[in-house]
Amino acid sequence: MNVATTDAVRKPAAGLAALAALAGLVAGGLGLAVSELLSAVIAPGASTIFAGGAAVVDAAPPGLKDFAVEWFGTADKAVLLGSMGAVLAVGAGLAGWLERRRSGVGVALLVLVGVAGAALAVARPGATLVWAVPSVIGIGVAVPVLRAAVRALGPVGPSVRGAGEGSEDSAGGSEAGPASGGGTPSAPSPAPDRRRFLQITGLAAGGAVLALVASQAVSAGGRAVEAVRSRFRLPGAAHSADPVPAQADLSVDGLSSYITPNDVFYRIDTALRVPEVDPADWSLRVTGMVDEPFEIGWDELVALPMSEHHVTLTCVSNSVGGDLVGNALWLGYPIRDLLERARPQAGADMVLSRSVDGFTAGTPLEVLTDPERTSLLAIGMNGEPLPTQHGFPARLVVPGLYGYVSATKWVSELKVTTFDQDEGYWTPRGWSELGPVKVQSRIDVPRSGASVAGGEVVVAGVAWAQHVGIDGVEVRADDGDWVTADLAETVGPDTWRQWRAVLDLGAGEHTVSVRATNADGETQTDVESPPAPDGATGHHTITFTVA
Ligand SMILES: Nc1nc2c(c(=O)[nH]1)N[C@H]1C(S)=C(S)[C@@H](COP(=O)(O)O)O[C@H]1N2
Ligand SMILES: [Mo]
Repeated sequence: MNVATTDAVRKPAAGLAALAALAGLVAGGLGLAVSELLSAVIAPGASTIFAGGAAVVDAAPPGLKDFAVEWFGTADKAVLLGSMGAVLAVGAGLAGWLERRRSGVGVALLVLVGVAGAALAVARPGATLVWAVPSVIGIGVAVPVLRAAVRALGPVGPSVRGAGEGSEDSAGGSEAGPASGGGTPSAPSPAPDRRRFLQITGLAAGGAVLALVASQAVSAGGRAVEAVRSRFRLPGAAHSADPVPAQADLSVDGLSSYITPNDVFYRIDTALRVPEVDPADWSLRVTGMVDEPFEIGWDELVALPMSEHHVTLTCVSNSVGGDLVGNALWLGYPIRDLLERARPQAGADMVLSRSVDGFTAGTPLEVLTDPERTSLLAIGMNGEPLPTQHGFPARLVVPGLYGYVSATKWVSELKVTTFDQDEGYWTPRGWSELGPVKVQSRIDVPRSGASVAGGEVVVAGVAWAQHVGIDGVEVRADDGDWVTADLAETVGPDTWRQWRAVLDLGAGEHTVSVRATNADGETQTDVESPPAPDGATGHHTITFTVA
């Protein structure tokens, strides 16, 4: 043994190190799968992966988040989970490799991840101590698997690799115990037991797959809520919306429809997993600086006289020409009536709305109590119960403000307070405290880069200045004169407006820009600014070719 050449032993040693890393990967994967399964039973947010991911979302610097939304759009969450999976996989592999080199070190790494997962889960909004269970049990399963699998590989060092290699323990033969066995009484077998290793890792991998499959089956919670949602019949409106004029839709091919269907309505939120809120468990509390705090449950809410209102919702992160904007018919109960019932106290100037997922938005109290503004606690969207990802069972919709300061989904509390005392989720993350929507316009037709037939070219799009209204839209080609576009009709100032213009363009490449003027006579600035901190400005400009 002792005379084995280094070359002859290095190869199997490297192979064994790789197997150890594989053991870490399998053990870690099993732990995560078990935590997924348990969290499917206990609470969806309690899994190691989601608690960790949510913490990353909350802790991410604002710039990174803007970057993520800009580059990955709504896929940002998939990208985050993918990267987390990659980091965890590398970490688990490392744990296996370390565990083989020095017993206890890899285990410690796994335990660290488990404890962190448990702590992050318990720290989630609405969490209880029980939320620690998935991470704790997950690690509790992963650790013995890792130990057993690594032990099956035999000790690192002389007994397998021969003495004199120098890099590892210098003890020979069976005396290698303490270095690789971690002081366990059962001395490790001197040679790798590949069969046993395969049995352990194979069983663990199979177990992980089973746990994942079971977690899908068990996460019936989400399906149950979906079933409740689809059975729910929206109440009729006591105050119906103004009818949409026939002329609100210009029916130009490629132009965004006046009403945005639910399935193409943009979605923005920090929720890695859409909160599953059963209306039976839902309530809204009106708290804070009020004389009459109260709590309202689902049955009481849906029995109240409902109002319908068309509102165009916009995200502050929308870049010029972007698609984080949509128009829907909302059904809900006026927020001002809820606030009136609670009787806000003098000195209050903000309502901090809170979601079951911890998100908060700070909205000026005067906006929500304004008798001229229909701000809703909405339960319906385009004639359907709110889609789960748009806030089922209830959310806020406030005309004229960006979503981040007003449109709380899965809302559970309205706290009457002051801007001095409280702040919404995004304010400490680099976004403005107040978020009135800026006048904006977008060209939908032609598409940038398109090739169109020559002569009269139809240019069309949408423009919005919620709660103020759009009074004019102009376009210009190739830095020529501004040409007034035709405006479609609209329900009112709280929604966007379609527009259309015909330009006479010769063959070649053309650049077309658009600008809107709101009902206060303010024309959109051409000064370009990014979305942060309070909404992008600049003219949407596209280039296309006339054949
Ligand atoms: N609970 C919760 N509500 C939220 C958010 C969030 O992250 N969490 N994001 C807000 C933002 S930034 C916007 S733009 C709107 C988007 O609503 P939508 O996804 O229905 O289009 O929701 C708002 N409500
Ligand atoms: Mo947003």
